[in-house]
Amino acid sequence: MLASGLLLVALLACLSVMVLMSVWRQRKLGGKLPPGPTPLPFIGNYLQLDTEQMYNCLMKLSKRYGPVFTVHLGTRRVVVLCGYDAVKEALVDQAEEFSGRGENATFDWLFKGYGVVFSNGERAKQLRRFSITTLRDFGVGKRGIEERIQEEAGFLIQAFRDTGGAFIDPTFYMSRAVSNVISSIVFGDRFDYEDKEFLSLLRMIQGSFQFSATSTGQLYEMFYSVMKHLPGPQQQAFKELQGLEDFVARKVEQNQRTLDPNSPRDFIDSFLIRMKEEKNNPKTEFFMENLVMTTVNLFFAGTETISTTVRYGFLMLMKHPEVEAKLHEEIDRVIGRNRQPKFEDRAKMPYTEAVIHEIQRFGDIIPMGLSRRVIKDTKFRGFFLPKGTEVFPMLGSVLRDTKFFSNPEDFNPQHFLDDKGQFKKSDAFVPFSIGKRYCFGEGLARMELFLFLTTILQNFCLKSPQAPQDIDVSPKHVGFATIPRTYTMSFQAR
Ligand code: D3G
Repeated sequence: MLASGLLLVALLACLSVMVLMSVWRQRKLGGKLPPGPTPLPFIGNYLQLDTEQMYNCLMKLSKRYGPVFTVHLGTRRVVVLCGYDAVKEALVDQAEEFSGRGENATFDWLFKGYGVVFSNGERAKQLRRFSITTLRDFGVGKRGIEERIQEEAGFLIQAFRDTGGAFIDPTFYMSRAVSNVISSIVFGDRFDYEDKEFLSLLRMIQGSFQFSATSTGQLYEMFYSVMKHLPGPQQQAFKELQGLEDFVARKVEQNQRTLDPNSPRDFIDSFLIRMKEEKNNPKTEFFMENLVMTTVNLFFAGTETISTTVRYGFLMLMKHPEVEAKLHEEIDRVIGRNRQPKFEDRAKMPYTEAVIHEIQRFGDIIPMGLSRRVIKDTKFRGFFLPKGTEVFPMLGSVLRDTKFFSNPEDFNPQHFLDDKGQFKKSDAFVPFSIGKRYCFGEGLARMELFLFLTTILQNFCLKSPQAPQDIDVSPKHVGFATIPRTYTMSFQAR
């Protein structure tokens, strides 16, 4: 009895000392967490949030609490950054502190901290460095990948021609073409457009990406520890993510059986070779889980973000026929009809460049960014963020920052043009995020967006079954991703 009493006192004393020490450490570092609504146990700020419109709810909270505030998504404590200044001061001016990766409950279900996108620390560093180098080895940023994209654009044009001007949903036309570019790099070859397995992989990517944008997807971000065990749409998303892993794992086995260590055919081969080189290094990050998950990352991110952007782009151009007309004019004048567009042409095409930027700005495909995490105790704007705190850089709030864009809610290429019609850069153009974890596929994405869009418009006029004023360009879902509404259109040969 006495012993247990003593134990209790000792425990309480220990606990008090720990609490005091953490308070003292916070004091010493100065300040406290950014302000925010008071959370309830377990549900956090669930009552203040509408999972159908997380982005809008968080922006509304920022009106009350300021551009830097704290919110609780269930038990997750998240610091939200709104507007250019806050996002840039954190991700660029304090790049090292804000270089960690936060959670994405849906994708973490599969990745579990492996792979380049959703990892942290030395793992993220090693895999990022390897991925960038290996993409370059397979032609990214060079003529090699440009030729591959041009060839794929040719196949896509043919597929559109074959529709004979019928009204079609462009979703899987675009995703097949875009995906074939990254597939050539990671799997060493493109897929045939008729390949049933390819289409099923693209459905898995699209399905899980869309889930992350839905109300259930955002609810899952708060209550995943319970919801992962319950029936619901999340189980379908898991199946889709699992399907992607299974496919990549089979690809890896095939590569292993036929590997020539002296001549890597694709990203998977290069990784396998690196695994062999490092097999005696006990601290190596080059092992099977990281190979499979990094490959899924590249395949997924290299497919869905670009094809969703182009799909949104078509809709914007049909809504604004005068913009499409000016694109046609610039393409005809600079490139003509008799040769394929090349990336160099971009320098002479300020209007096209401005339209592509405006499509990405307006499309706002990843509105809350991929969540970050501070990797050490961090002082930021007089606040204190303890090591490990999650951070949402609200990219959408930067893309629509009124300090940079006159009418941010409008689609208007003038946002990226000066009064002489020359292309005008904007520091608030951050669809690829900024800082240490910015998208390293940016170069590839920009090349694809330019070459696919110009090649399509060189060959076709876009036609909607609706009048421009009736086209609804508001998104179908906004969550982790922004998803445009489903629509049909016709590609009319010029
Ligand atoms: C999703 C799932 C697996 N790997 C990457 C992603 C993803 C979605 C958007 C981005 O990555 C940002 N490039």
